[in-house]
Amino acid sequence: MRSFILGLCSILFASTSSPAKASSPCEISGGGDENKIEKASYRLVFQADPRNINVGKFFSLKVQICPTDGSPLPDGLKIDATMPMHGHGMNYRPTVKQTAPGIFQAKGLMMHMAGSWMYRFDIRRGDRSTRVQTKLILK
Ligand SMILES: [Cu+2]
Repeated sequence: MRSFILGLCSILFASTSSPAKASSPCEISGGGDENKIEKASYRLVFQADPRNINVGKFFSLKVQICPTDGSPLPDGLKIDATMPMHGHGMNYRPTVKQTAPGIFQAKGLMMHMAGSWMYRFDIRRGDRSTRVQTKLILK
């Protein structure tokens, strides 16, 4: 009986002593000017690299997605950007890779015009997709 209680204590201790790995705050580390969007059951945080996007220059995007209702992490992510007022998208298709659970890295994005752009994130979990969009003014 005594060893059972000791065992239980060590399990409790182990589970509370490593909170950094277990819980994800959904913040991109080293960030500062990340963008945050909340929609449906997701919080999406993204950051461009380089931070300042230049017209006609390739950039990448790091995206972290956290479910806000305790549901499982997404399986996949698609990223696109369009200029809704001009009726066109980007001239290059970005590639998206999952680098860790809930974290995605998109490469090869380029906005070839200054003006009003719209990021489009399609978050996939199983056979369901949730679209999250946000505006970006490129000067
Ligand atoms: Cu345009």
